[in-house]
This record gives sequence, structure tokens and C-alpha cells, in this order.
Amino acid sequence: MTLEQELVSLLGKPIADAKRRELYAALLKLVKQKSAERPVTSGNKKLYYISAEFLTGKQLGKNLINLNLYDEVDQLFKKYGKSLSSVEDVEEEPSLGNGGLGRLAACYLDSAATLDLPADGMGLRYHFGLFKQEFRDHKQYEVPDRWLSSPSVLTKTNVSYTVEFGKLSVKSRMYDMDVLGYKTGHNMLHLFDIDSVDESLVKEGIDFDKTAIAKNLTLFLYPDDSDEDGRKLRIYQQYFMVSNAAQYILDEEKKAGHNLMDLADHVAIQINDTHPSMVIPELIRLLIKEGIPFYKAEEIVTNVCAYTNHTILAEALEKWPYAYLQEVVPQLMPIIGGMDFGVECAYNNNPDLRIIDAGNTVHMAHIDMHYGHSINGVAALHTDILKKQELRPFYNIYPEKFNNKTNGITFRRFIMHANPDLSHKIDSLLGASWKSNATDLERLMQYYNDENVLNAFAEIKHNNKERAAQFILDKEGVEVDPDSVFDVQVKRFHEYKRQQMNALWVIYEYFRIKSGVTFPHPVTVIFGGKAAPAYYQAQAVIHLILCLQELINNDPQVSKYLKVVMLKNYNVAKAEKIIPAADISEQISLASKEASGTSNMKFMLNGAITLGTMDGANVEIKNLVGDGNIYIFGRSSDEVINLYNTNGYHAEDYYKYHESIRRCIDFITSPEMLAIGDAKLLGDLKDNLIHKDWFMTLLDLESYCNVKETMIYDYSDQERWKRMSLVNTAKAGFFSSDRSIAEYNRDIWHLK
Ligand code: 26V
Repeated sequence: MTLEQELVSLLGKPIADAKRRELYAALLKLVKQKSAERPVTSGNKKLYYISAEFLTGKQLGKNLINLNLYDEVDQLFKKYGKSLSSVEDVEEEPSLGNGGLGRLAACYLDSAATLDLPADGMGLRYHFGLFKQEFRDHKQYEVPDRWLSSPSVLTKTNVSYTVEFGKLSVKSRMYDMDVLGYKTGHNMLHLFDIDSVDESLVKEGIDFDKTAIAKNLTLFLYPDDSDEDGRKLRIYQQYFMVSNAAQYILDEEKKAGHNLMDLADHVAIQINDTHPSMVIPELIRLLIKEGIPFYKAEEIVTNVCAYTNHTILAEALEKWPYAYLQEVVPQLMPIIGGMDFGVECAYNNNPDLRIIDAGNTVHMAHIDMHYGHSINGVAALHTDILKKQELRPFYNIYPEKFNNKTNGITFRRFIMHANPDLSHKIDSLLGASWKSNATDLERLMQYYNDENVLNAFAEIKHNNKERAAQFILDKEGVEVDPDSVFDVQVKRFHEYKRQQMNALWVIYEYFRIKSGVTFPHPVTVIFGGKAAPAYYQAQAVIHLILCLQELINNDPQVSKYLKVVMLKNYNVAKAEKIIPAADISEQISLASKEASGTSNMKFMLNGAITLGTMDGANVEIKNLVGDGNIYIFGRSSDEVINLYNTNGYHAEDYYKYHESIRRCIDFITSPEMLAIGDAKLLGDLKDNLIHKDWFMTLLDLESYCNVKETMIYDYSDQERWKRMSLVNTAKAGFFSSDRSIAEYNRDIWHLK
């Protein structure tokens, strides 16, 4: 049967007569059929990647690419006047993640499948993913995002386990999502749920009764944990996830006829941040139930489990009061107590190493570091900082456990799907090998002086900008000029990522334009990202940006040269639309604070030039592209760490002694701004910048403005800019998640 015949038979009508939803449903069925035909990847040893988040993005386009069917379906649809990309829009995006950590997990599943490694993801089937972001009165509002729909990318299985908590027990249900590798490989993402979830608990906004566990266990991704019930619910979710995972893994081992004493020969578990850390005591508990002695169970589980750290921010390192764990998972407490006793005996002179500290708080990362065999950071600088600073006491006792695995991104989604024109152009120049062997992109360097190629790349960028401009007009109602410089910062809102610094540059530039100084090219500053509901400062920065958008875009004198756009509800689909259109990639975190960043890699791959600090993977980008193809500013991580240690940074001084900084900050509460925004929110933001500024915005502001100015002037030298852009794409191969996964396998998992 031809593809057309298959589709027509699934549709029950000719393609030309089908509506978008019907086409979507038929393609979903087609993908499921083709998946079923592809053998599931197997081997002597299997990885289980346990993660509270998998930010998978829409599945249809990616699956068609990985089945090598995308172009064929696209052509076929065109023949009948249909658009595949508008059919893809029908799919609800599964928003089962907050940001980088969840998206990384999804990229890693794609790469593990592509490399033909047996590797399943394990997580939770939240009914509501991360909230949907809306704007009203120039502020963020959070509304529930019910992503589950019919037909679904998930398949309900009959796998079910009993999970016991202190006060109740629940029956789980496993749902599966096929994970197809590029051309080869087929693994599964297993998401656990309970049948008794009651979606009607969601009343006002994203609030709900957090105590009715049997009804709300998997209702929401990461419910607000600022109150006691919320924090306990998080422990319930985490234990539910790992208990199911552990039961499933041991079941599979028994089915395969393996002796549980040999578990580490057949199973590797990667613990994605500390959310799944309870899998360690849970597995030990289950092995003991199988008759294996405690000390032996500990040894087996240590050889199985490996831990990835994704942040040095102290507030993000999970610690739970002993009493909470005692209430929710009493059966784990003797195990955790025993593990802590082991630590006490071995290292009794060092309180920093204890799992249960003197204040009866349980440190989840300490469980992973003592009772796992590998500890990795996510970029070279991040791993160095972990060794030297944050996790130093652990590095001192376990130097051999520490290793770096610089993050990566899947090229199937972030260039092949997101930027098909560039992808096809590269194919025509290099052949298709780069899609499976990403460093082949380096061969683009032979076109460094080839005007035709440079112009073709520039034309593709321009077309992407035109499409993005149309999208911005449709979705945000803002008209932007595709000939302006697209300066893009898209990521979660957090003070350490310093969107506020970019906003202060906007104010600085507003003054310059008002005084008659302008760039040869207009600039469009594009922001996107969500702030945690209870994170007041981040909400205030969003408010500032939305007020600036209103003020500047409606000022005829300024808006000719400068526009501000805040994309609402930034998600994977929007990333795929905006990143291929970017000229400037804003990666301006305070050095030492961004563990890696992954959007920096996505921008680079799509030919944007980084404007960044020496932080996270920016350091590695700079090493790859060379100083002439990146714009670096700001203090180094050593300088920043020293300022923290010596209490050497005082925002007030920058405000007092730097007239230009003071002017920008004062503008936040100027009459123009107060006519638009909320005086309390803007006032608090201003006060914070002057008196606290924990993430040192003012420290780097001047150097940021200077370097950004140079960069924007350099945009006029298009011959140079086009070359910089080519170099960035050519050198991006290192950041393929295929490389990251090959390294995890080589150093940690040893699957094949
Ligand atoms: C979590 C929380 C939760 C409580 C309040 C404050 C807070 C702040 C940060 C976080 C981050 C959790 C971990 C995370 O998502 N890390 C990100 O992981 C990415 C993938 O490795 C990496 O590229 C980003 O740099 C890193 O921030």
C-alpha cells in the first residue's frame, strides 16, 4: 500500500475531504501502527531515566521525522491543498515540565532511542501540566492547562501496582508513549497515574484542595510548594513515581529470569535531579523483602543508581522535614535511618555529609551522593563549581564519582523540524550524514568565504523572521519589522537569569532614542517565559516588560527604532517558531548560576549569535566558536563567587555613583510607567534592585550595555555577521544530545 492509500483507509475518505482534526487523528493512528511495526529496542542491560518532568513537546511532527515520513506526508498534503504544519497545531502540547530540566529529559529519550540503547523514561501522568500563562493588566495570570485529549499520544496499559503510603494506599495505572529514534530505535516513556483523580477539584485559577490525596495525586505538575500541604503532596507524588518505577523494574527483571543479586548487570537508573531520589531507599526496601540482606541491597542499588545535579541554587536543593517523610512514607524511614547511620559511622566527624541533619531535615541529594555511583553536573563550569564549592565535602570523599556531562539538544526537533529550510539547505551542501553524526556540521566551514552559501543562509533567516513576525502579529497583536535585529531572551523568569537587566537596557535605549541617537537598524527585543506563581520578584519583572511593551510600542518616536514583545505562554511549540528567527541569543545569567542552559545551544544551531556571560555552557560555546563569533560581557564566576563570599557587592553604590544606572532604575517608577503599571509592584521591583539585587544585575549592567551596543552596530556589517552565523551553526554539533547520551553510556550506564 502507498502512504496515500494507508491514510485514506485510516480516514475513510479522500484526503482532500478531510478536516484538520480528522487528518490529525489519522496520522496519529498511522504513527502508532508504524511504531508497533518497529521492534522495541532490547539488550542485556537497560536504562531507566526517572524524572518528575518530561517536557516532550508535540509528538506528531517529531514522530513523522523519526519515521522518515515527514517530507512525504508534507508533499502529499500539499497535493491536496492541506498543510501538515496546521494539522500539527491541532495537537495539545503535553506541558509536563517547567523548563530546561524537563526538556532535557525529552531530548535524552530521543537520543537514547536513536542510538539504539534500551532506555525507558519513567514519570507521572499529570492531568494538568504547567499552568497556561495569560496576561491581564500587564500581569501574568495562571490558568489550568488540561492537556489530555482524545485521541491521545498515550496508550493506557493494564500494568497496575499498589502503592502504600502511611495513611492510605492507591492503585496505579501505567500509560505509555512510544519513543521512536531517528530512523531506528523504539523505547517507551511510562507515565503513572491513578484512576481516582478528580479534575473537578480545580476551582479558581490553579488552586485546589491539596489534602485529598486519592483525588489529587497526579492532578498537577509541581503544585505550589509554599505551604505545608503542597510540600507533602510533592512527597506523595515523588514516592508514587519511584515506587511504581521500582516495582516495574523488578518485575521486568524477574520476567527476564535475572537474579536480583545481579541487578546492576542488567539495570541502570539515572536520577534526574533529586525528585526521584527516594527510588534508592525504595529499591533497597524491596530487595530486602526479596531476602537480600541490607548491606548487600545497599551495594547493589549503589551500583545501579546515578545522579544528575541541575542547579547550584540552594533553594532548589530538596530537603524534607523528617516528620513529613515519616507521615507519608513511614516504611522508608528505617531504611533512610540505616543509610544515615552508615554515613555517621564512616564519616562521623563531618556533619555536612549527613543524610539526616541535626535539625531532623532529610537531604535528598545526600542520599544520591552516598548511595549512587555517579554524580554529574551538566556543563564543564557547573561540574567544576560543584567540585570546588557546592558539593566539595562530597568531592573530597568520592572524587571518582564526579563527572561532567555537558547537556545537549535533539537536532531532530530543534533544526530539522523547527527550521526545515536550513536543514534542507545543509543537506544539499553536505548530504544527510550530519543528522546522525552532528559534528559533520563542521564541514560547513568550507563555505566560510562562499557568498552564495552565506546569502542562502541569510535568506533563510530572513524568511524565518518574516514568518515569526506574522506569528507575533497574529498571537500578540504587535507589528514587528522583519528587517529589524531580532534580539531574543526566552526562558523561565528568574532573577538569576536577569531578564531585568535586558529590560534596563531597553530603558537605556529608550533614552538614547529620545535624545536623537539611533542604531542603523531597528531592534526588536523579544521575551518569553513563565514565572512561578508565588515568585513575586519574577512576576514583577514580567510586569515591567509588559509595561515597557505598552509604552514603547505606542510611542511613535521610539517605536520606529525599538519594539518590545513579550510572547505569552512560551512553550516548546513557540520555541520552535521563535528560535530559528533570532539574530541575538540572550544568555545573560549571573556567572556561576546557570548550570548549563540549553536554549543557548538551540539558538547557536540556528545561526543566532550569543550575547552572554561566562556561565554554564556559554563557556563551551565560546571555546568552540572562538572569541570573534560570540559577544561576552560581565564578571567571571570566580569574581562573582568571591563577591558572595566577601559580601563585596552593594547595589546601592552602583545606584548612587552611576548616573546612567540611576536614571534607568528611576524610570521604573516614572510618571510614564505609573500611568500604565502597578505602583506597588514597580516600586517593589525598583527597591529590590537598589537595596538587594541578590543576583547582581547592576554589577554587569554597564558592561552589558556596552557590549550589546557594539553587537548591534556590528549587525550592519552583514558580511561579517553572516560568517559569524555560519560558524555558529557549523560548530554546534558538539551540543547534539546524541553526543551527551553516548557519553552517559560510555562513562555511567555501559548498556552496549
Ligand atoms: C528549581 C527551583 C525550585 C524551587 C524554587 C527555586 C528554584 C530554582 C531553580 C530550580 C531549577 C531546578 C533544576 C533545573 O531545572 N535546572 C536547569 O536544568 C537545565 C538542564 O540541565 C539546565 O540547562 C539549566 O541551566 C538549569 O537551570
